[in-house]
Formats: sequence, structure tokens, C-alpha cells
Amino acid sequence: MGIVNVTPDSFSDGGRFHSTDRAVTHGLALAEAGADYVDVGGESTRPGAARVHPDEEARRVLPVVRALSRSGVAVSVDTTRSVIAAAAVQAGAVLVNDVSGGLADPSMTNVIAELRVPWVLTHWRGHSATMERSAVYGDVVSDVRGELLARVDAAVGAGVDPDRLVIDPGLGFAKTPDHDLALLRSLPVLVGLGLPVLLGASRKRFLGRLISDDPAVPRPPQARDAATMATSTLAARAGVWGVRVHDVASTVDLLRVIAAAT
Ligand code: PMM
Repeated sequence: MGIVNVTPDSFSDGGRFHSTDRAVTHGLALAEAGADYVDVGGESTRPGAARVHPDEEARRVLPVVRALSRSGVAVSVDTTRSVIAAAAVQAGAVLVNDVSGGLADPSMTNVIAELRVPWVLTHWRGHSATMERSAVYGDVVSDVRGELLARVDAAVGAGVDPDRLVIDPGLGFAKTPDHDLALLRSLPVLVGLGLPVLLGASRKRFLGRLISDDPAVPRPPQARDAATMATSTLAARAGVWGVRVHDVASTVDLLRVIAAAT
């Protein structure tokens, strides 16, 4: 899954694709490079980020979803709002990627049940402005596993087809770098739940700290792709369904080698 952030403030590529044309060009390039899905989002989830008005989110996302879908690209919409999810599916999106796992918008579950599209449920404990305060766990792996299962139960109970669900541990969402690493180590636990797993580690802060000689000065996002490739290798070995990444071309090469050699 290739990432197109149509936002002025996303942490790794913020601002670069903040126009419809540039976002569409970038999305087409990701698809050409081998992305099975191109994930289009209009609201930054960077820690501390403020929320975007729904009208602004629609203005950013929908023209990009429409243009990419018309070009034959399988588009995923990265949103926590049911109105945006519904409008994006209307505009051609084939998957809803909801980083709140259905918690941010009480209407999302019913809307997804009606839309009948695959739905990524990500582990989440609150919006970006406050999520760092919620990074408190007994055992992060079993807590995340249990909270994801609760979201799956809620979705299925509301009529969402379980075959359309994907789960995601939500690296960086109400997690410290140690939590992110513990989850990365335990991917087989999530894969063992029997649902497809998506991993979003690309260029994230915990990698920037891990590969820096000085943890107080993390490596900048654009210098984290080799570290991201290591996470994609672990993900592939653990049997995850997909990785959400910025550098699609290198990731496709990596996954081809792993598929051929395992
Ligand atoms: N991370 C971000 C945005 N969307 N979606 C899923 N399913 N999983 C993630 O981990 C995830 C996501 C934040 O990263 P970005 O600013 O690079 O898009």
C-alpha cells in the first residue's frame, strides 16, 4: 500500500503533495511502482496535529480519489470520518483505512456495513492532539490484541462482514517507541488471530530514534527508508497481509526477493 498524504503538515512528506495534481501524479507513480493500493489521506495523524474540518478533508481527498480511481488505481481512503468514507467510496475508493478502528466516528461501523468494502481497523486510543497521554499499557501486545478484537466484535455485531476486516497494530498511535518495537517483535501474535494484518511503520518516529546515534536527535523521515525496509522484512516473514509505505518501488523489490526465497 503506497501512501499519498494530501496534507500540508504530515510528518514525513507533508506539503509536498498538497495539491490535487501533484497528489494524483504521485499516486499514479506509486501504482506504477507496484502498489496494490494507493492510500489517500487528507488529515495528518502526526502526534499533536490539530483536526481538519470535514469540508477541507473532502476538498483535499475526493478529487484525488476520483482521478486515481478513474485511472484504474485501487484507492484506499485514509479517514476516520464516515461521511468522507462514504463520499470516497462513491468517488471510486475500494477500501476504507480508518486509523481509529471505528472509534472516532460512531456512524462509521454502520456506514461500512452498508458500503460493503474492506475496512482496516487500526489500534487507536484517541486523536493526535492527546494520544501520547494514552500510551499506558499493562502488556502492550496483549492489550492491543484485546482492544483490536473488541473492535472486530463491534464491527461484526453491527453487520460488517468479517471477511472484509483487516487489523493494524497502529504503530505510533498512543505508543512509545518501546511499545512500537514490542508490537513489531510480536507480529505473529496478531497474525495468529486469523485476520489479515496491515503494518504502518514507514518512516515513523521510533525508527528515526532507533537508527540515530543520538536518540535526542532522530534521523529525519526521508532518511528512514532502509529502517522501514527492515520492518517490511519482519512483516513479510510474520505473514502480514500488507505494509503501508512511502517507498513502494524498493518495497516491491524486497517482497519479491522474500517471496522467491522463502
Ligand atoms: N499511520 C499513519 C496514517 N495512516 N493507516 C494505517 N492503517 N496504519 C498506520 O500505521 C497509519 C495509517 C501515519 O503515518 P503517515 O503520516 O506517514 O501517513
